[in-house]
Amino acid sequence: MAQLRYSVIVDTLTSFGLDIWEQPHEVLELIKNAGYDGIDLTAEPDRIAIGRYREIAEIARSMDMEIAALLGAWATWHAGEARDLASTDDAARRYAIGYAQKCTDLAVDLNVSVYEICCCPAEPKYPEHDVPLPTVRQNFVQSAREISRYAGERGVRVAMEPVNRFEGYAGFMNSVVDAVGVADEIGEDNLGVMVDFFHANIEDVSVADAIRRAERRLMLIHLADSNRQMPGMGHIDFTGVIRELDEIGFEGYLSLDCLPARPDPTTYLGHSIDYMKRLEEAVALEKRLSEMS
Ligand SMILES: [Mn+2]
Repeated sequence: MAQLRYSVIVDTLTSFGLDIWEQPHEVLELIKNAGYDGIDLTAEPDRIAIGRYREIAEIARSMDMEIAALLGAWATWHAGEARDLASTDDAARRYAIGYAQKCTDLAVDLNVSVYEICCCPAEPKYPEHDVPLPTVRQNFVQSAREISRYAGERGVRVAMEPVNRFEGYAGFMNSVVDAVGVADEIGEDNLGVMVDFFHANIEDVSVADAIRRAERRLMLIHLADSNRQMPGMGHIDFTGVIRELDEIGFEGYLSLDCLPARPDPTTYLGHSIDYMKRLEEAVALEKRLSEMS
């Protein structure tokens, strides 16, 4: 059984007042010492200078860590502005596509293989959005097709992240199953899906089921338990998740994504990866035993 690879979304560490842009060595050493293989950097190509990105990437690589992915900031709460790939306002939709293209360019510059896109309205409305769902879908599909082609020409992969009904468009691409349908409709080889366990726990049959259905389109995972805390602190069946990842031969990263991260950096980083690795060992052992019988 292949070992899984783990990274940390560095922005989650701001819960502890740790800022990678301020203290790169300190933050990267904490992550490295806990046993991670990589980091995920938020993509803000208009706000953070390319030189800073290159500097962080270089330090990470000198410590034998990869940039697992660029984290797209799509929700208004995250980005501080609307980046809506399904907007009925064409200028707003073009603006969001422009952001994605800059993410692609940043990925090329830093030699990062994948970044994610989401479908987030400027202001989420639950239980029903005022834009008809077929229009939302049509607009998003058009945007995602354009983005994936631009990225494909540059050797970058794009992972669509389904977000739950309270943060995304209620009724469109909230589940992984829906995202797989969108990916199939667009049909670009470099366009896949990602599974954020917090969202999938709300919207899919189960997290393991979401992984099974994403299968070869699965590019990346955002790792948290059902309550968005460290793995083991909620009710997701992580043993089942690991069995499923082995079954589909997943080769991407599991990026730690707890909000808010608690209780302290050492416990947050250490417990999460140790818990997962222990379950990985158990699943590998289970497999060996079943092969003996
Ligand atoms: Mn996520």
